[in-house]
Amino acid sequence: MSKCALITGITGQDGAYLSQLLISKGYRVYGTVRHLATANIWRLRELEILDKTNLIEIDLLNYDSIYDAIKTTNPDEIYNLASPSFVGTSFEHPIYAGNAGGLAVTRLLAAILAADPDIRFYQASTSEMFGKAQTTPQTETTPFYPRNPYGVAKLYGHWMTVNYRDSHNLFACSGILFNHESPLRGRDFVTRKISLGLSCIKEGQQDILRLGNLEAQRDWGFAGDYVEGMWRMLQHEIPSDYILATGKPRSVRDVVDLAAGALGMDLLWEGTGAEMVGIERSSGRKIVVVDPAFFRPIEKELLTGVAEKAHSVLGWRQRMGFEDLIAQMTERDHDRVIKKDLFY
Ligand code: GDR
Repeated sequence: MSKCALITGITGQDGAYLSQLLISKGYRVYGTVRHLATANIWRLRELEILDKTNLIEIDLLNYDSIYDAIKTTNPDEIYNLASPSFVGTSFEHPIYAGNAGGLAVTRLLAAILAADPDIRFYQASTSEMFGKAQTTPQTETTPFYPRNPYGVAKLYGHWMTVNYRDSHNLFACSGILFNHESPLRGRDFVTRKISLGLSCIKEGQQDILRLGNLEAQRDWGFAGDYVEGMWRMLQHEIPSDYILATGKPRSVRDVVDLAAGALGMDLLWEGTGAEMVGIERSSGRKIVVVDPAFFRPIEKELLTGVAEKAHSVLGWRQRMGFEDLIAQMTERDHDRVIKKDLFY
């Protein structure tokens, strides 16, 4: 009999790619949304899987709603990908970040225990839990020190996942994922802001791209590769926690250079720090500027992960490299801008 998965946050980037993967493996896929009428389904449409998924309403702030959804769908596996994911805004909404990103994990775990303790559970944890990293690069045993409300909430969810595994013997895994991007990324995240912004500039629909800290570095991989790691965690005989990362940090400026290159634009950088500007060499136009509005209250230390455990235990591999990732994102956005595709 085919397996059944319940994915919270199915309409997000990872939810869409994970659904695609599970459908290709013959799973029945249920996905939760807050309101069916207003669900943001463009990613499921873009991957052509909307009619192969079953969307149901769920309120992750309400235990009964979660319990009922589990009883109704009777899944073999639950992937908890729902959470406010934009780090910048968690400073403005710390209570919601804690409730939806942290306490919701406990509601899910408690509901699994009550409804069917054989369900396997994946928790979407994050490199943001390392925050002010105590050592670099980070492994599964590096001490945590989150630096924003989002990371603090996620750390609570991570430890509850570990706790339900230890205390109640649930098959619960926490995936500590470093940044992962794709053409389905939300527009506020910096890679997508750059690929879309430069595409708009190329087509004369925008004059300037305003960014925060150009020297900030991240460990960026491809979301499509990372969802396969999530699935592999739940297929292993023993539940555990795993880092998924590339191990190669790159700067925001690297992303800009690669995206510009993919559009045939050559950038010349002038100035330093907050005064830095990117000038298009052929036209002499200033197209990239630094805007302090996009700086973070606290920018964390260099985060880069060691995915050795996922490589050796799960056989997981990252397939798409950084250059191809940014080129693919930029080409897709350029195409969307040219076609005036409104669903991005
Ligand atoms: P991040 O992703 O906070 O790492 O969290 P984001 O793309 O927002 O920022 C990456 C880095 O770019 C710098 N930056 C800017 N960021 C944004 N958004 N906009 C800008 O204009 C800009 N300029 C520079 C940031 O300061 C930062 O250093 C992502 C999310 O997916 C989380 O949910 C997830 O947990 C982590 O990755 C791993």
